[in-house]
Amino acid sequence: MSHLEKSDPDIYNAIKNEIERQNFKLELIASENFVSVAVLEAMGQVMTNKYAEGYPAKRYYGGCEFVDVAEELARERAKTLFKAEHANVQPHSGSQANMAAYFSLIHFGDKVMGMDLSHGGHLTHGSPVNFSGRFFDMVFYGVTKAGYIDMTQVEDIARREKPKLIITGASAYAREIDFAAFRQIADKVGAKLLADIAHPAGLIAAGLVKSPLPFCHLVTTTTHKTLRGPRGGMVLIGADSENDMGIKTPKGRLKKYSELVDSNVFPGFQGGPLMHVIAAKAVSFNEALQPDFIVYQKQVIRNAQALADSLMKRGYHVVSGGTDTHLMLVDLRTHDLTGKVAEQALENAGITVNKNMVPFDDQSPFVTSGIRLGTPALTTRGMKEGEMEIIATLIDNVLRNSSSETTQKKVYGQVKELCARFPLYE
Ligand code: DSN
Repeated sequence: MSHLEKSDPDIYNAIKNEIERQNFKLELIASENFVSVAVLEAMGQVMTNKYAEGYPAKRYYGGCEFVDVAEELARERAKTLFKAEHANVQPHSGSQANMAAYFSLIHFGDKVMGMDLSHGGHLTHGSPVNFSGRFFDMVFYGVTKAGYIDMTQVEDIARREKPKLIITGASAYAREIDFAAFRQIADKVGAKLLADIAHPAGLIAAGLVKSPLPFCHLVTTTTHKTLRGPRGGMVLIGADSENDMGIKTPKGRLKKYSELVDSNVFPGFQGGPLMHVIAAKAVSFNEALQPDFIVYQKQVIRNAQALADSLMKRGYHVVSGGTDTHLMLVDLRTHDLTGKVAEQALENAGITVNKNMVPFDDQSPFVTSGIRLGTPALTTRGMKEGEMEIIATLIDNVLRNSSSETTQKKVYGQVKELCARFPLYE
């Protein structure tokens, strides 16, 4: 970064400090990961200079022959990875992928059913502070006391409310989702079904968690969580959905789902695509197509299960009693702690997590009663079950002494030693 160091020392130093932070803290935020240097290189390259509104071979600007190569490769690799019939790789984020997807299936003001945010859902699945909650008439389902999605409730609410769209997918749910059961319910009430797989996308690509593509009209995802690509979004369409008759436009023409999605992403909601990010998406999808990606994802799940087991052995309440995926939700009410206090105490000790609402929470979203932990980032560093056991001990030590600065300092020392054994960006 020699040019940056000279031209903008403030930003140079902020980036250097961020590299140091990522290297010497334990990253347990379930939605984060560490991309490869190849992905970083593609993102930091000259494709950022190019305007390319439109799609490959159908652009509104000249000079797109090389960015077309990048986008075509990203689309084809995404299709292979997820066994999809169509992929739109232009959404700048998961939120924009969802926005484009919703408006491909329903209209402003329609009734939509999503998972309650406090039960593990996502802001863009209908929260009143998000476009989704403001543009649509939302109803919500949640989990049972045991922490599993309550399919009886899903069916009851769907029959009663007759939503036009059902959203499945979550940001703090540790169990596999039964997409086939959701589709049966959607068909019974005449609703479209959308899965947001932002969290488990990498596990699905590796074939370790069932794919929603055969069951959903549209599937959205981010590319930077378990999938380990650059920050961004994507919309995927399975063969059954794409070969279906499509949807009638207000002018009465039947449009295929791919046409609807593509025109909603651009020009519907976005302008020029981020071609440097799309190039980096292509690089990460190619990485995900290699056999060692499956080995990585298997370890992500093993590590999450080892961490959940170690915490439960130490008396912590892990919602639903474990995990099938890369994340877990720890309900701290048994330890008389809030998520807010726990997040800060752990951060002081070099362990980065996020506070999170737990099902049937009595605290506000700013305080919460839980923390969410995930293993994708630590697994990328090469950590395994043995390290998860050590990390559970460190977390337990900090949470049992949450106001002790001495404990936090001591644990931070141990965290740095552990991180040094698993170097990241050198
Ligand atoms: N904010 C992301 C997460 O942490 O799950 C989802 O968008």
